[in-house]
Amino acid sequence: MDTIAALATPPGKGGVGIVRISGPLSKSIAGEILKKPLTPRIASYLSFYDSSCNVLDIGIAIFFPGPNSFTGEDVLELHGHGGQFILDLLLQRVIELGARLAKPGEFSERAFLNDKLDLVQAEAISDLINASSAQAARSAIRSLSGEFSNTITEFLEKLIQFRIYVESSIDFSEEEIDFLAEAKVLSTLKDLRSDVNNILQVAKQGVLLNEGIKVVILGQPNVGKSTLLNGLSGRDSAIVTAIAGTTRDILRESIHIDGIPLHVSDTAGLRDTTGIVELEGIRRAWKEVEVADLILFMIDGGVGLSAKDKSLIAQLPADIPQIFLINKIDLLDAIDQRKLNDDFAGIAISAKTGEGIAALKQLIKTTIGYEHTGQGLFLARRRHLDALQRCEQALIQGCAHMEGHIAGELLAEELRIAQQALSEITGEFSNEDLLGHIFSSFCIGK
Ligand SMILES: Nc1nc2c(ncn2[C@@H]2O[C@H](COP(=O)(O)OP(=O)(O)O)[C@@H](O)[C@H]2O)c(=O)[nH]1
Ligand SMILES: [Mg+2]
Repeated sequence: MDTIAALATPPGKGGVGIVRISGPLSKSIAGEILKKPLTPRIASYLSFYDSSCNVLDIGIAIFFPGPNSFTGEDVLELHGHGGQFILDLLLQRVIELGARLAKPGEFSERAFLNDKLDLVQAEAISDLINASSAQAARSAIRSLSGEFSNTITEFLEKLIQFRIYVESSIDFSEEEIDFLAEAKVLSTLKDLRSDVNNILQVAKQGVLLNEGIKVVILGQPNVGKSTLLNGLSGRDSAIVTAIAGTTRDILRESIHIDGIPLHVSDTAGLRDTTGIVELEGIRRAWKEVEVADLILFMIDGGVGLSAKDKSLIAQLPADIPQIFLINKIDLLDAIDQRKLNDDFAGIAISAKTGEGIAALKQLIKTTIGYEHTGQGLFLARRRHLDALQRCEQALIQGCAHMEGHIAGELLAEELRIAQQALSEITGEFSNEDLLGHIFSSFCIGK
């Protein structure tokens, strides 16, 4: 193993900047730079020296001998003053002494390879740093502390026990059918299937918290889309005027509902026009729809549902959830509203006064399937969902094999697939491509 080094604090100016070093040369690098021996895990206040024995900086140094360190290797931390220039000099000195610059995520990758963390925990470090709400941060901590991994591991143990039973029944082929025909086998299999489905449901919430959803606001010009964007974000980011065709570029704002990030885009009003710029805006609006997780389609309550609205609604992709909004209800009386609701099942709001916005937020949550239980959530990634889904699918297949003709070999094969899919989550079973993909998305120094 070579020795890696990187800035552990973000670039820029700060009170303190930390250079972190991991690998076999950590100890000798400490000796060269500090000229004094360090007591393991004890912070020492000392001078950092350059190659000509001039003082580069004065700060704190801590040495963590492996395996009791973050990476499991010898680790040295040099806490200097947080200036870009001074830290660059220190890092250069460390490189001169034989370390090389770490790649993104390489510290965490080494921690994983040395069994200090499993893959879920390593990912949780990155997710914790990137968390955009208190709920997301709390859930990331739960993943980091191993709650998600333990859930997976406990389930895996049950699955493996069952697999052993099935495999051994097959080996005694005479009695195979008797063994497998027992009601207990099918009921255990069904229990496993419902267990994995429960984990999957929690993981789905975790992905929502982690990644959020893309929401696009669509509708004809002047219905109030930009006003809604501004209202939701609490910022005056979109220009609002009574002139149709004001918005052309896509405007994006991120807001939170119960800690879930919503990436909201406001689009050009959809109408027939000959303006080149506006046409381009409308083209982009439709492109935005393609990548959306949720569409908010808005009409002007004062105008009502027009033929144009109907034709636009017909063009919306059926596989993306949609919420219909009747805006400007502050201009309508109750009778008008009721009439409107008869031919358009929408939620009545006023983007201008904020009426109905709380109800809209609630509806968004239920539409995307977010149940805020407040506890027990862990942060998850799409990768985890994919693995859990493959596991569930294999167990469903397994049930089918048992309910029809009892096919022990086929069941055993499905159980093998289920186990392998789950092992990918914690990284017990992983390949280099997957690891490269995960760790390269980290920042340098993590
Ligand atoms: N009374 C009232 N006017 C609104 C409301 N929402 C938007 N407007 C007005 O409608 C016009 C068009 O709004 P805008 O947000 O630019 O619509 P967009 O073209 O869909 O983005 C502006 O004059 C807004 O002030 C609302 O809820 N009530
Ligand atoms: Mg607009």
